[in-house]
Amino acid sequence: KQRRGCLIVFEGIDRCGKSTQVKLLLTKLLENNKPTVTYSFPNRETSIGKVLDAYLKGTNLNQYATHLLFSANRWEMIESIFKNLKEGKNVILDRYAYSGVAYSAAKGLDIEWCKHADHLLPSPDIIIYLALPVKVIECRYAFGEERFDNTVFLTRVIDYFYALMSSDKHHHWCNIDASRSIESIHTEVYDIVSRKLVEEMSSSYDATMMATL
Ligand code: DGP
Repeated sequence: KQRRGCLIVFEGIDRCGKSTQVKLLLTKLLENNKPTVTYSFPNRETSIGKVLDAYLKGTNLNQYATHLLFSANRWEMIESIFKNLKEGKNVILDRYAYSGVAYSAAKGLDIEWCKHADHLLPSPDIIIYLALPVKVIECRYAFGEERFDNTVFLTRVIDYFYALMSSDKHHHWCNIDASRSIESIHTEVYDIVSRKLVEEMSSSYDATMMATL
């Protein structure tokens, strides 16, 4: 029986270093002959993603509709993600449903309502949360260019990420101090992921595994 791939999620606020760590992890897994693909959300290339890109740059959009569009942008990738997992490829996601809930709840939407749209998306095997205080992020390149680059708002997003993490009984969250050097974060991430890959990933995704949120 073909072993399924591992679903690895990176979460954290804007500019915490997720994309850098996703690239480094991808390169290292491929170097070690572990077939792996990555997806980044929002995917701004699809037609839904183009609406989200305009919204993030300032276009007005109803906040409930916005939440559902971010979720739809994940659902539209679902067949492709499942196909890769079933073929035995590891899948790394740069943001997922947890960003969906944390950002919309921070805007004031009801957190339980926010969870519904992503319910039954494939459940991650591991969630790597890159923890960084907002005051560090404020000093990073291009802070302030997009809609959510705002200290008060991002502080609320962090609180919601921690609320999701602490109430989650089903998933393996790794809370990583992202204020260290890129290389030392990568070393820790690779260590955690390679241990996860050694665990048997022989089960297939079934309904009981899909309690994403
Ligand atoms: P990024 O491309 O990772 O920098 O994300 C762009 C912005 O979109 C960032 O401020 C976080 C926000 N964002 C990402 N995913 C979601 C989501 O699912 N829902 C909401 N409301 N915001 C999101």
